[in-house]
Amino acid sequence: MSDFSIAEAVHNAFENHAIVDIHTHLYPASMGELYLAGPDELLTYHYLKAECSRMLPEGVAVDTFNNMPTTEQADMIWQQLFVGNSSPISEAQLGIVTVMNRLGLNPRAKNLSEFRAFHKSKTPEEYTDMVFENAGVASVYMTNDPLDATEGPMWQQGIDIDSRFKAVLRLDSALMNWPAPADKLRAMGYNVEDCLSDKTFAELRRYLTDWVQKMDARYMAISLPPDFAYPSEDSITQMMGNVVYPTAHELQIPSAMMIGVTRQVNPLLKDGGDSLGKWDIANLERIARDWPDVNFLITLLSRENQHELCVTGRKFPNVHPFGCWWFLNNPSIIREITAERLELLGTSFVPQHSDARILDQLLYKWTHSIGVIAPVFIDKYESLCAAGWPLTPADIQRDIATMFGGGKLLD
Ligand code: HDL
Ligand code: ZN
Repeated sequence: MSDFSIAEAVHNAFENHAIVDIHTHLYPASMGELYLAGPDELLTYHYLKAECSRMLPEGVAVDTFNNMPTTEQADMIWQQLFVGNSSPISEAQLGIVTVMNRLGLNPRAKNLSEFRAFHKSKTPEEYTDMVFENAGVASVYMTNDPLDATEGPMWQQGIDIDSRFKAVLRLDSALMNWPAPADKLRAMGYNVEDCLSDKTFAELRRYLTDWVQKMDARYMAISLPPDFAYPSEDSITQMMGNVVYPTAHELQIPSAMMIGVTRQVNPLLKDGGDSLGKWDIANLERIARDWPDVNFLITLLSRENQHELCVTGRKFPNVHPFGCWWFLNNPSIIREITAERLELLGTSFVPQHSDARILDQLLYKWTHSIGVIAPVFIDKYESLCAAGWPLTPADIQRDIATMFGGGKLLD
């Protein structure tokens, strides 16, 4: 047994450590319309839009609701999912309640006027400082896309980025559904061809290299469908093998693959219309084997892939599982995934990322995650002591700081 309270030491370790959040869709206030915060953005998060699409008022069609102006949509979501006649018990609904409580607001308010007034009372910079401080977050990794019509010009013109926001080069728009991206890339000066030629691959490697350097991107990321196969003649596989992995190797930065998303199974729900599928993890074995000097940050969307991802991590030291992504970011599943990862991988993984899109979400996504992750760590440390290891609070502080500080690959 330990001569100190393990539970207290674990809670202190989280209290004393400011989190590095390695995957989000957050942007600093300097990025203008990309910076999203406050009640209207929070309530119209696509998770809540999907849930409200199931509980619409009589006579309101799903596509009518999903095409509403943001403020009107936020008011309807507030009425249907919060004021209405059922408890806000889903994870996304609970999240809003947590945010409002942490901001000192009344979650049983009849409308959003108090929250809107509170949000308006602070500048974006003040709101950012308050949320980071209250959430215990040190820094967040963004999702950056040079081909995005709004974001691309910001980088071209030069922009000041708050040092708490780290860049990540996101590749979906440049590499998926080839040759759809070709015109945009040519307009940026990359002489790609519509066919998958060596010239196209070389120009795309130049695009990746240029933009990793321009953004000081810490890794490259792409989301891939459950039928992504390697090797294969599919264009996306050709892109990964001839462009992404060689560039990751040359620049010595991780290649993050987020696999299992089936985009737009219901387009009526717009950004809430995506779903998931199980991936054949034998593809990862072949990728990791072919590219032993590339570090792969991997997060998979299907619960059924999680145990085998841990086993694949045991086989390949360059496979780095991270986070409980999207439909897995729910307490019951976070608990299960974290336990099996500790049992199979020890501390060599990154337990969680928030995937936050709206700044205020940091206030609940981390509170809820740590609320289920901490007891898993407590249980494992108690087993360690029971096995006879003379554990100290400093050991626990070190482990938490490493695993929630970006892991071995990121800082
Ligand atoms: O592709 C991704 O990075 C996903 O996280 C999507 O953005 C998804 O819509 C999401 O927000 N999941 O939480
Ligand atoms: Zn994401």
